[in-house]
Amino acid sequence: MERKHWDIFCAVVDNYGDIGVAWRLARRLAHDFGLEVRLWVDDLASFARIAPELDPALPAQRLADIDIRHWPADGPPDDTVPADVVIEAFGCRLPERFEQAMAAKAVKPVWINLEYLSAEDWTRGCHRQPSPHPRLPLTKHFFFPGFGADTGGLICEQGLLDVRRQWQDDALARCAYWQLLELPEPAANEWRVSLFAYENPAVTSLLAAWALGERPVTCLLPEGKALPDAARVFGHPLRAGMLARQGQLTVKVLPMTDQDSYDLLLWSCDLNLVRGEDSFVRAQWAGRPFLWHIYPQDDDAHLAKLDAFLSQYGAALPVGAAQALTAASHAWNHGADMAAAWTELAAWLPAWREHAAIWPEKLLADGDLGDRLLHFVREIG
Ligand code: TRH
Repeated sequence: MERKHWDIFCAVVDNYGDIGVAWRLARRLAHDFGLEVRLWVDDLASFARIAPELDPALPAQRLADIDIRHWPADGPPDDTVPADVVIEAFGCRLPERFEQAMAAKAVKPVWINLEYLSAEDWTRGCHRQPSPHPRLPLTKHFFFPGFGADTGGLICEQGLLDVRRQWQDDALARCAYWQLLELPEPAANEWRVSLFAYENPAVTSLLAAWALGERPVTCLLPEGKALPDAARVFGHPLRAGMLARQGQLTVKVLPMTDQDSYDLLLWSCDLNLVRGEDSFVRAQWAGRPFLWHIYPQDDDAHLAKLDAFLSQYGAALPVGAAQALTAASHAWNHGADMAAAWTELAAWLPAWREHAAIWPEKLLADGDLGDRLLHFVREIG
């Protein structure tokens, strides 16, 4: 059976990662596979921060060929017919009435819980596992994004890496891009970096180290949680549009843009500091070195996740580079002083950059998350 209609449900827990991933997935499924996608989101105001054309006041609208619906607290309207495939993003609970409507369909929807991304081994054992509904004739399946052939993979649009490479080879386009941001072309020995992080005292120490360093560093800083820590280096508050200078360091504060423009920023920088889940994946598609500020969890559960990723990512790096990357990532995520860790790591930049350029091809050798999801849906129903 051709399952052409898909529902995606997204509850925004905080920040932009939940909706960021759901929006990427919706666009991947609609644009590259020609599916009819209906995306249910409980918080349209957060969604509008990464998709500025969206009108948060509308209960239903069409954007980029996707049917976007506000998901109200009392659930979708009673006459809503569930699609052929229903995805709940990150374990958000579907409304009871909607589950009943799914169970009432002659051909039951394929029901998938798209989980958070983790490189930890246990996720491989849980990927694709069924979970029968306690009362209704429905089975939910767990789908775990990940980094190996035996995981759900990572979302990547058709041809994205080619478009990214063309951009990185196109000096004129980049020149126009810097002009748009009101910045000069980078100097020969300059590092251009982007910085998207949570509150983190390590931001202050890294920027301070760059200010005192030997090379000029220009840091593009999207407005948000890292601003107060960055501002400490300058002794005055920062806001979008501002340019601040200290020693070798220039910081340009950017307004938040849509996801495609954020991709351009990542593609244009020599180093990207990213966070959460979606920007972390997009930094990998940028093919450039990056440091990850992982989303902090209770009981430090995120630290095992961080190390699981670092051990996979670092396996093909020279041992010294992998050790320096691990040390810097630990310092970054513990809010520790970054000066020494950065100096160690910077010495490995050429090897790191080479590795970052080939890493995406490895990840996509068995298809992206969209390919694997479609394959799975066809397989089970
Ligand atoms: O915003 P995040 O920290 O999101 C999350 C959430 O906190 C979530 O609850 C948590 O579970 C998850 O992380 C792990 O980071 P993330 O995932 O990188 O999402 C940010 C999104 O914002 C991403 O889709 C990129 C987008 N973005 C823009 O579109 N424009 C911008 O200017 C910037 C800076 C980001």
